[in-house]
Amino acid sequence: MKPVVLVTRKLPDAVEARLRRDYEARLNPTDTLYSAEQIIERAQGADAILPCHTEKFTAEVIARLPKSVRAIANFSVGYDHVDVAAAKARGLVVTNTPDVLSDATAELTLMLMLGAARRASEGERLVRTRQWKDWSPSFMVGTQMTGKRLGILGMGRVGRVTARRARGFEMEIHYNDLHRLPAELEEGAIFHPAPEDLMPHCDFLAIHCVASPETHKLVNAKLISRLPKGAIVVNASRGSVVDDDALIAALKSGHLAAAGLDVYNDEPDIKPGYRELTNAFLMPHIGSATRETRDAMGFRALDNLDAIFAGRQPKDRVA
Ligand code: 8YV
Repeated sequence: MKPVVLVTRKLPDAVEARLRRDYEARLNPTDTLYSAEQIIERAQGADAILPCHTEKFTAEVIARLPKSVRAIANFSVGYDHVDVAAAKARGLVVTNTPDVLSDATAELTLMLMLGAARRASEGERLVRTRQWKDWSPSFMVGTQMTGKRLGILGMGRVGRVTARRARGFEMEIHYNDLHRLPAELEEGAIFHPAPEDLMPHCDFLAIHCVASPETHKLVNAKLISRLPKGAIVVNASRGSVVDDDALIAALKSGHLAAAGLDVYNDEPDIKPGYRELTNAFLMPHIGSATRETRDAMGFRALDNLDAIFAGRQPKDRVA
């Protein structure tokens, strides 16, 4: 008997083909966003669930999952949508998909930096709406990235790839993390022991830390005030790390030149203030959205499930 796996969203074809081959897969061909009630109902008799970050596994939802469910194999590196303590208490195995999305997310981060610095939203809108009438030396002047200082808040897998790509722009890399990294991972980046210490060294700030109670609204008015005037902030991690009101205020006042954002609090119902800012370059949470990476994420989630059902330790166990 093949294990039964509830898959909450429509996954890439190759991933679904492997799911069908190895599991009794309950797929979601219409890609309907399930409510908690629907997940609980559809999980009846399932051995595992393969969700995305769009499904929230709160302590209450976990308590109501059918007893048959042994594992939650996430199709995501972030797992802040799962109450890990509740999962552990209930004996559920939880896995994520690290590494395979670092390149795609770092690429998107560079795009956010360039898009914010070179006013990509404004420029695109001008061309599309036929408002581009003229050229002058002062037209659409932005900030240059080459040779500037990049501060990375959270020097994990994605942060380190971003640093490597940014070195192609001759950027000087500064970072903060809980601990200083060994030299081979630091690759010459300059460590700052606290986020406050990092800020004055950032012409660009790239947020790459995980969402946790410790990082909730870490980038607040006080921290932003320590950035040099004209700095650019980009975020491809989680919206919860940023205090939206503080960021919007700094973008309005001109303390920050621009921001590039891929993630937000309360996606997709983001703070309306962002939409009105011409100096915000806004993307809809597409950090890992490349064909290559989405396949790799699915296969990685399946590798984890295969290990669980073969009685082995899954590579990416987080609970
Ligand atoms: C995914 C992400 O698109 O992996 C993550 O943590 O934020 C994104 O890359 C999403 O989470 C898929 O579930």
